[in-house]
Amino acid sequence: ASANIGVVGLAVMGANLARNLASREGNTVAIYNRSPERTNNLAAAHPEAGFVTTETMQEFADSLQRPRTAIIMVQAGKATDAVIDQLCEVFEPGDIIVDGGNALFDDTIRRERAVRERGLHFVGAGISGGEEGALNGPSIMPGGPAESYETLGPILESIAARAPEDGTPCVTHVGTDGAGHFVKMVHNGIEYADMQLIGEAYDLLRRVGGLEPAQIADMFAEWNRGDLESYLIEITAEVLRHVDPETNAPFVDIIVDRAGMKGTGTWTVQTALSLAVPVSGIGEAVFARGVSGRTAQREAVRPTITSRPEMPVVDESFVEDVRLALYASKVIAYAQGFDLILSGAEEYGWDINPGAVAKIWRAGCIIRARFLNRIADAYGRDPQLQSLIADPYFAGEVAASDAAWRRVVATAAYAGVPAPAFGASLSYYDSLASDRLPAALIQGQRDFFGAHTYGRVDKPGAFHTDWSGDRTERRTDA
Ligand code: NBP
Repeated sequence: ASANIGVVGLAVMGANLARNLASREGNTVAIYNRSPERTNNLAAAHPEAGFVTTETMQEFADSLQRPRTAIIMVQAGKATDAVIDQLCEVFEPGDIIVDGGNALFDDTIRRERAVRERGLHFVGAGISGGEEGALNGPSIMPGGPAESYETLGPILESIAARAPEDGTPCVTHVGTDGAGHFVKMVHNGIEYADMQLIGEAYDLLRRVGGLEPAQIADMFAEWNRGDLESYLIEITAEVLRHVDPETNAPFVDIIVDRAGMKGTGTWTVQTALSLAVPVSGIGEAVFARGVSGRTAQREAVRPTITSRPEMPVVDESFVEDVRLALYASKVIAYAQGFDLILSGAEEYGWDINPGAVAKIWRAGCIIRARFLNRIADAYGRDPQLQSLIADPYFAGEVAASDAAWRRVVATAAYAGVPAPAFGASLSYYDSLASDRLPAALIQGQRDFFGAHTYGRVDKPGAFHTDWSGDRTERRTDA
């Protein structure tokens, strides 16, 4: 046995991850793929990697030092289950199976239990950063037993991206069983929100602010030097600056305005709904992609609108207002995402350190951003923080954006330019900030039609009013 790590599944992600592993000092990488052509092609294309090629699962297992460690990078779903079964046949107690695919955390919880019962370790690891991340350094979110991290940790640290601020590898043991894939799912949900908010900012600058895509690209490039500095802002400037070579039109005008999705945003919202965690910014981002795809409805409704609202007149200060609205809404998206992570941790019994999660997102992944340092600092100051916006720094940042944020949401409404994520984020903020919510009235309605009872502000207990009779009140829990 000559390899210290193996990779199963050598499509684009697996091949790049295997090359990344092989390029690090001290690693010898065994590779296996269901169809052997991929294995042989990869080894032939990269002789410098010194891959140990294998054609059967038994050969693969025999080529690995103990405890054997294998990373699976196959299509999420049935293929993953099939490969886990095959590995369990040839691996021995103490060996470690890592699933680096985009698995749903429920599946990871199930698989971890099944593999553990066979005496092996199973680690579901979220890997972010796409093909390029896999090759040059992804952000890695491993779950699974803490014990397996002793073997796996140094290997993953060797290939992970490194935070620009302090060079620490973007990987940490997130928590047990499905914790890693849960955090990866929320990462993707936040990514949806981030992208939608940037999209709304662009739309407002263009349709209300009257700016051209190239001018907006300049704005984004400038914003990328401040609080908003992030990969997504950076690539937004690139996309907006690009001119279609065929038509000479701004590239953004050539793209069909229908956003695709592969499901992780939907998983995030479904999970949040089942845990009753309000992730309204992420939810609006997923719904906005849905609206964009309702082509027939859009075509049916558009001609029925006979009066378009008058476009409000804005001055140069509008650009800064939009920047502040984007920043405040982005803080809310992260506040909601971290709320979901911590609620998931409570529900599933994971000991997740939110500051450590913020730190491993600083490089290698799509939502990498300067302000993740601020999030790590906030949880460092108070690990029990109830909400990111309860932290003094973020509370101050949001308060400083408050007036601009309201002007932008109001302007969008006047102009008839949709800004669902901006609006939902502001409403969420106002809900948390309100002394009293109309939930009191809802409890009254619920008691009226369903005798669901209500609490009183002036004394403990549950109460019901006899709505159909003399409206006397009685305590129902004593
Ligand atoms: P794909 O998701 O396209 O899967 C192709 C691989 O799965 C091939 O190696 C294929 O083997 C193997 N496979 C299939 Br399909 N069915 C199999 C089975 N029953 N038994 C064994 N192997 C089977 O590859 P990918 O795009 O490289 O992604 C790999 C994983 O990484 C996925 O879970 C994906 O969600 C995740 N991921 C992807 C990205 C990204 O940017 N693409 C980012 C982050 C995570 P074959 O060659 O024999 O057909």
